[in-house]
Amino acid sequence: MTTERTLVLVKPDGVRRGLSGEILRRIEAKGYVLAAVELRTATPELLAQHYAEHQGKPFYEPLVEFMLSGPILAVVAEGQGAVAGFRSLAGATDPTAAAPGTIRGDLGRDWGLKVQQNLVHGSDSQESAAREIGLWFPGV
Ligand code: RTP
Ligand code: MG
Repeated sequence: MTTERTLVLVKPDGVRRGLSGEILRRIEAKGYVLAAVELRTATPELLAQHYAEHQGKPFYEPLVEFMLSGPILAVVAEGQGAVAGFRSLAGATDPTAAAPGTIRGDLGRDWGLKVQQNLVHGSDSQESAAREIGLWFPGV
């Protein structure tokens, strides 16, 4: 495996619930290096690019609205196999189905149908990571 960079976002529910530190702790405990960390407020334009693959899906509009509902902690994490590794730390998309030991499994809540409130985002491939890091951290 090679050293990779991945984009992690602590979504507005994670920041609001005071879980940013706990999530950063888990990333560092796994051995990944924090290459960039910044509290950001998203814009509709940034989210349209970030979630381009989901445009037109039924959950797209509520997802964007949720992602605009408060600050986001944007993180570039670096390490061996960091892309798949962070996805594994995060757990399944639906927090009610995510395994114990994962961020979503341990800290996620059942918010009814609001699957989008699942605390974190992690890039799903090295290509996505490069694209997303370019969007959130131009120049890093
Ligand atoms: P992420 O991109 O946030 O790391 O999560 P993921 O790969 O596990 O999930 P993805 O399929 O890429 O979906 C992106 C985000 O959209 C919200 N979502 N809501 N049925 C729904 O209501 C639904 N499905 C997806 C979640 O916030 C998901 O993380
Ligand atoms: Mg995804």
